Amino acid sequence: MRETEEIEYDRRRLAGMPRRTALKLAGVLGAAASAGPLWTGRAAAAGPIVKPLPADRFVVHGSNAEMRWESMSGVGDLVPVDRFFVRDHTETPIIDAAKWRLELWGSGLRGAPPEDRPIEIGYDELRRLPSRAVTARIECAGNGRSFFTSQQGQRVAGTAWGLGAVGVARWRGVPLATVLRRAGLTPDAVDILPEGLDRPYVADGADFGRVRRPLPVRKALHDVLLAYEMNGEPLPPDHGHPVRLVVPDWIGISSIKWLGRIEVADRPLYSPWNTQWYRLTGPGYPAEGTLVTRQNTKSAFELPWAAELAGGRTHLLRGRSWSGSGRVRRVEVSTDGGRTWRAATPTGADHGWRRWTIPWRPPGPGSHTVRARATGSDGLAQPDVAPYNTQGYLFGAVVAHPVTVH
Ligand SMILES: Nc1nc2c(c(=O)[nH]1)N[C@H]1C(S)=C(S)[C@@H](COP(=O)(O)O)O[C@H]1N2
Ligand SMILES: [Mo]
Repeated sequence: MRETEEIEYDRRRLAGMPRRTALKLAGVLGAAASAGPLWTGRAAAAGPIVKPLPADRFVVHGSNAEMRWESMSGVGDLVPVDRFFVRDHTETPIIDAAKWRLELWGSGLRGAPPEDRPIEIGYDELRRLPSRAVTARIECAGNGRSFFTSQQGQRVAGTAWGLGAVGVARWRGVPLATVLRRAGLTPDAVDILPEGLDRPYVADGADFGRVRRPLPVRKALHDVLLAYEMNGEPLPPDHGHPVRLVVPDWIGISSIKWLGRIEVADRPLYSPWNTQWYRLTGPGYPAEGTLVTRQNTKSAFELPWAAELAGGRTHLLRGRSWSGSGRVRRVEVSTDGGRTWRAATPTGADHGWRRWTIPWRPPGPGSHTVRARATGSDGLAQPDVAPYNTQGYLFGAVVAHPVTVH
């Protein structure tokens, strides 16, 4: 599915949206959406995130934690769970897999079960279905957001991520297509609405209901996974235990964690996560904004921020580049403020991202910057400036990484 088709689809879906549906969904549905939680037992002292967040591996932002890039230096393609970023709208719930059920309901299923009689599938049943493993990247749409401010002097709303709100893992699970077809998917189904079991998201005094974002059936059938394993282990609590969606190449919010229910509809669906957030808004965008679906192209050095390097010798700099619209074709590095660029050497195939190295002998002690610029298979190189949008999504410009040489 090309990005232009996705945006066109969203335009048609918005055109059909009854006035103030978004508001109604945010209030009424949010409050009514769910029966009692099937999770309890969070230790009172625990923070929003369950796993340890040592300062040499993570930078914590409220209920979110980003990976420190230097913690991936020399590590393979997969990001170990002990450094994989976490984005929680509220907090990580502890869910008992033995009691877990996925409910499917809605007008896009044969027999159209009403909401109070959903089709259910349990954890053991899901694990008995033919599984598939994929190496896929999950990245927050706001990854790199802080550079709108620090590099471009622009004010944006949202978590001030550096470049560490991204990770690649090996996910195992059941293709969502398998479960949708078993549930009786009809040819008229157009959208699904996967919903998390974490507690409803309340912000600025408004209850937006459970975290949920519509996904076109076309994408759902293409390559989406109901994942129960991450890097060969059962999905950890912070990453969606027992079951999450993995939606390759699309923005992180698509990959709903702690999946509890999926509405399947023969008409377009809405939630604040596709009407209010995850749209590009601001000067140059239509009043209703442009939907964000795919990730863009980015690069990062496996170096501390800021890095400190010894002068008088050659260092082998390592980094990674990735793209939401295909593979990374080429990576260039500049160590002189962007005046000249040298080709970096790829160190493997593109498994979620392209790893690369480049030697650098700093010219002398003092402050320097290093820059990496990737070109995707679409032929587009990362630009010098990222187009501004008020919520700071998709920062894809070249990042100037500070290095102090001693
Ligand atoms: N139920 C639920 N799913 C969710 C979220 C959430 O808060 N609740 N956060 C989303 C966002 S914004 C991102 S970027 C990814 C992050 O996945 P991770 O925490 O496993 O890295 O999960 C998505 N799925
Ligand atoms: Mo996100």
